Amino acid sequence: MDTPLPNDNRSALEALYAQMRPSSLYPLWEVLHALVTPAPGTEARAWRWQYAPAREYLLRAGDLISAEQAERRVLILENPGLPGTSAITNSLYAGLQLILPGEVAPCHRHTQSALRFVMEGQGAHTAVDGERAMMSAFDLVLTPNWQWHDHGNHSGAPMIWLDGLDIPTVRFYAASFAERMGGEHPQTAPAGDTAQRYGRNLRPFGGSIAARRPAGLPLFHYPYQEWRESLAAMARVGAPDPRLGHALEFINPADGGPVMPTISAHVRLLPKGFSTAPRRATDGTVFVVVEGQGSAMVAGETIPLAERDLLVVPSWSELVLHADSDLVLFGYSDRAAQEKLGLWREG
Ligand code: GTQ
Repeated sequence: MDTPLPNDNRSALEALYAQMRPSSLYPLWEVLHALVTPAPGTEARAWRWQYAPAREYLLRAGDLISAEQAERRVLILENPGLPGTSAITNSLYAGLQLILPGEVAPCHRHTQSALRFVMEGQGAHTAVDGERAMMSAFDLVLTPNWQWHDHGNHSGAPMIWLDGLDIPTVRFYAASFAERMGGEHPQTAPAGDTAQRYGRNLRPFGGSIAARRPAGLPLFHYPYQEWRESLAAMARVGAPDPRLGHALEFINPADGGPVMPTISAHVRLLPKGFSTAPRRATDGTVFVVVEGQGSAMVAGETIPLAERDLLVVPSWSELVLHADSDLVLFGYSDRAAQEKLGLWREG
């Protein structure tokens, strides 16, 4: 932008600033260009976490503290450019949560919206308002704003999943509320009930006693088997989108919009040998490598990608993805929120 005009009154201005400071008054003209930037700028950095070492630390924590004691036994994936914030992008949080066989993470609810994307394990559950979603690797499970949730593992193996929450967004609005029930929510429906009633282009007849889920956001389990099959079918038929590959968004069937008010989630498949055309968007995005190998070039830096790696791409950073073998990614971002606010752009 323009360089500031020369000003002969510099020392008088500085004296004025010093006098105003105790009154909490400051000159806009000294900071305007940093406040209203011509393009997005963020301290957040592109970063990749390899799964194996993170998993190792998490299992060690599992030897030292129980899920009950910890309330949530989670290692936070903090963006190295946003130290002390527990944020992975400016608006979003990510963590890896471990539930060992026989453990329960006690029931609570909060105004933060959360998604869980299963990294490993089979047969542990998240209960949402008292209905269990039995989880398998790469399932997506939602625990929307203010819905009760507890987690338990009655299987014989550890389960680890990625927690994606809008903690920094809710903090920004100073709108955090939380309540603790403890233990497990009393069962309100058998596992799979919501999928039958709300997940098949059906819903309980309006006003009937069968309408048990919140009307605006009924669905909370998106099994891997289903989304992977849709991606595969899509890849058999058409050409991949040049900038995205074969990409599908998870939707809220109640309104056809993103899965939650603040968070969008999607999956994509890049066929072996495919490179995406460069793309950038204002929604910083967290990716999980579900399958395959390849690389991400983020703002010119090349980052190798292997199965179960986690990657964050900051807002407005140019991203090029390359698939060495068929590459399947899960991603979540704050696009849902930005679109509502009229802010979202891609280029
Ligand atoms: O499971 O409710 O990783 O409240 C961070 C905060 C998980 C949860 C996190 C949470 C949760």
